[in-house]
Amino acid sequence: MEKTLVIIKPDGVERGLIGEIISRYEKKGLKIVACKMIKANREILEKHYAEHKGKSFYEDLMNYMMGGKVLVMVLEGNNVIQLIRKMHGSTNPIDADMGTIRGDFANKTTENIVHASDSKESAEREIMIWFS
Ligand code: 3AN
Repeated sequence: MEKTLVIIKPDGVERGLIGEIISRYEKKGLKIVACKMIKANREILEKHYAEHKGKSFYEDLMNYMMGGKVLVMVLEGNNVIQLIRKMHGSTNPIDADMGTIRGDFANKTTENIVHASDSKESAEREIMIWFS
């Protein structure tokens, strides 16, 4: 069964959206197979966001992700990687359809509430980073 890594970011946790977000995954029939709440440190985030190092938004992204607790999960289900990306909506909330998590709850690209792996390779890599 396919697995993906999902993070409810500090703004999602701080705004009390954990229940709302998890209930959407569960109603879609997806299974939470691992879950932990942590304050992420720079070391783990540097690994997670290695592809963005050097980009203009990198430091803002690191500071935002270290600014509060995050809920990190492994979800399992049929085509879960694509499904979750669809449920989250586009990275920029202006482009995210209403009915998606970012479309309904986010208004900034930096603080866009959730993360999900974008491919099988990323999912394997990210699950190893957060749950090894
Ligand atoms: P996604 O989370 O939709 O896969 P990525 O992997 O391109 O998007 O970006 C990772 C995170 O970096 C985003 N969730 C967002 O917080 C931040 N980010 C991406 N692009 C920008 C941008 N142009 N300006 C500010 N922050 C960005």
